[in-house]
Amino acid sequence: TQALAAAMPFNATKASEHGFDQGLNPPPGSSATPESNLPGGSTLTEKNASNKTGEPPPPGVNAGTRSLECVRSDATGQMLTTNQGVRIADNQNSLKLGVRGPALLEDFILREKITHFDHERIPERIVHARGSGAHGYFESYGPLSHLTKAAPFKEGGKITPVFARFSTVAGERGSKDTARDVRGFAVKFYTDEGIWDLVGNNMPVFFIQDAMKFPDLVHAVKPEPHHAMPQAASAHDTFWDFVSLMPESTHTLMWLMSDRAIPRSFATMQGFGVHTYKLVNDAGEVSFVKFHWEPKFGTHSLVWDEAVKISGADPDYHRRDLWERIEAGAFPEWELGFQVFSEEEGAAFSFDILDATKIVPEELVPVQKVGRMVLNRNPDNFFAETEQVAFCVAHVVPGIDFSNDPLLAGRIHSYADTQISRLGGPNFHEIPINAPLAPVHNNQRDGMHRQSIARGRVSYEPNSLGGGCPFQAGAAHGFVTVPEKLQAKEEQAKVRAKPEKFADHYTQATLFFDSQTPVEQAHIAAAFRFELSKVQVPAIRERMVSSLRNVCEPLAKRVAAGLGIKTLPDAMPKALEQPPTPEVTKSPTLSLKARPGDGSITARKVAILVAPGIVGQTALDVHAALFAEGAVPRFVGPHIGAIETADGVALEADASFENEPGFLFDGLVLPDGADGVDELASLGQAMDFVTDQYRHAKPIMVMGASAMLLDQADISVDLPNGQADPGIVVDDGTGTATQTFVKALAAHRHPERETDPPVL
Ligand code: HDD
Repeated sequence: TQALAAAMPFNATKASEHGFDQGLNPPPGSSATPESNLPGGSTLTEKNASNKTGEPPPPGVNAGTRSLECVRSDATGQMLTTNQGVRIADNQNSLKLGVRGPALLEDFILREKITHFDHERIPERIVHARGSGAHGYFESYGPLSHLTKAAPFKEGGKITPVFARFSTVAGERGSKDTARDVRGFAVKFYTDEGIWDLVGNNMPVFFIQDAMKFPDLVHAVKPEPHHAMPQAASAHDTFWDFVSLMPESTHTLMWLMSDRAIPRSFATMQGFGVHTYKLVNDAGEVSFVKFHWEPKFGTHSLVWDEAVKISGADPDYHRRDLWERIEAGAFPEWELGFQVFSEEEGAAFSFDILDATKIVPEELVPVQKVGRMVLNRNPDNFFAETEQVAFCVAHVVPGIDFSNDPLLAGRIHSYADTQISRLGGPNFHEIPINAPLAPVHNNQRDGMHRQSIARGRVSYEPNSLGGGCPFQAGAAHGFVTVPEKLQAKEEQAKVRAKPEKFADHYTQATLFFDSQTPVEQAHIAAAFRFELSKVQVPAIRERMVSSLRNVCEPLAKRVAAGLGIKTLPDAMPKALEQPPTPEVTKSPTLSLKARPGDGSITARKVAILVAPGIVGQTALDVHAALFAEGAVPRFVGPHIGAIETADGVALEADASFENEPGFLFDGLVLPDGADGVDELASLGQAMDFVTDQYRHAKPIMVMGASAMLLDQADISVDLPNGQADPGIVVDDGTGTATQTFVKALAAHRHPERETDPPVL
């Protein structure tokens, strides 16, 4: 840089204007220099994690939070001040003329406090308003230079800080977590070469093909405008009116009606970039890519009855789960996968790769794992970090580029635009959570809430007064849009139209349905039945059934029967009568069964029921064994606090039947001890606990005297077909029961027993 400085014709008395001379910088210690602005790049150490968790952080993570360091404030041991730093003597009383007299306009302390309070809310996100985020890092498995020059993939073991935010789409900021909805899956990579935002969902397809329809879709699904109902729900007339008139949404509707729409937790969801993107390597060679996030702990879902109950007992269910996993050190983790194909391969597929309503089946193009993301630090302040984080599809770095997907094109515009009203102006990139680690130098100036102090008189380019700085990086360093061959002349006309294969609205909807297990199919049918039964206009219900006839006749019949439609309406006319023959007609990887995860029970919540008179020691032993496996066992009793046990062992209930009901847990252990079990049997809440666990197909372990609780709840240890229910583990005293129960927990759910919803 010294040599560069010498060569530059800038004003010699102002060398520091360009940062080459440290002369005008404040002496060390006289003002805090944000560490992130120091030259020399990052050393990737994390300082604050230990303050929060008491644990030393793993080495090499979370450099992204360093730039937040200079704006973190901590009031420990500090006096109260105004925003101007003036110490406040009395924070209880406004200034009055005498103790009973009128308040005075002069009270600048009161006025500052109330004025700030009056403005402390910002508009919520137009969609995805309800969400939760966390910091972490992405680690690349190996150099991917043959595919992309993008900074995070430059070498094996390379760490890039990230901030991820998960969300529902339709509900408002304070709405419940367990709504049936798509989940947002947005990841901000603070790469060495600028911010890359991968703004995806937990479903790989979208409702519409063109951004032109996005406002219509959102208006249809949001609460109806006249009475502002229903909140965080698609089960109403305007949504189904719109989608039944938009057959391109059918494939995504199948996903939305599937178990994917009611995830067990953010940590157990897949994520998808949805669109086809481009990867570009140093030689300028281009490949097409679909991005996939695969959760380490498997893809798991709730059942509908459970989701409905949870939304009442704990509307923050997913937010709490993410927070607690991270605080406990059971860090959520995903592998990033690429499906890579060439332009020629893409052109030959039976579907159009620019159509966001289509997947590329994994059987056609396998997913290669390229790295992992670990979320290991909760935000310090929800508003400053999670609420103010601004994701933008247009944020890409050299090595990643856009395809011509028309939905993507609209998104490239929408995200930066929406932040201008949500975050109050064009400088939202300076809010610490949004600021890149890479240096920012350009001639953009001023605007609301500008933070940076640009030195010098030059804010234009070309210039000579500033030595030509900042200067263009050129193709070797800067972002270069991939040059694209012009289409054949007849295709070059300006048109408002779609390519032909976009018109195949049903083939992949059928592929998805046919690839599900019978239980998953039953859930889809039940979800359609429920949602459409909430629709008041019969014609809309019928239109939807007529569309489903194009997906799968038995499904249409099942839904129709559930809605009391005796005669099936005619199938909806298809836009494309003879779609190309699909490459695959079954894709087993689309079923949750194919996504069990690592087989561990990390972070699974298990209730061990307790009541006065149970055997304490065996309950403690199970607790210890489950804890050792990484689960979160909790003693749940008629009240919190000390529970008197039959063997005199000291035991404290962590939760009560009313503050943490059964459906909040992944598994249930019923204790030994006749008196305690009698007590449990006499309590309606305890019996509801048992019934819900069984009904929701969760594992149950039964010790000694508790067998009578199953009898009382009319629960059989056998399945209807006579085989033993693998989800019910009876402790036979041989010492193997806990391990069998751990396996049953790892399977997450035992749908073999499920009769809810009844099969029609
Ligand atoms: Fe979007 C937010 C994902 C289509 C316009 N979108 C938003 C978020 C996610 C997605 C995860 C929340 C980000 C966060 O946590 O802050 N959106 C998607 C996906 C889509 C999609 C996967 C289809 C493939 N979106 C889409 C279209 C448009 C938008 C077609 C407009 C043309 N989306 C927005 C937005 C939001 C947004 C209005 C609201 C808040 C925000 O951007 O920051 O600009």
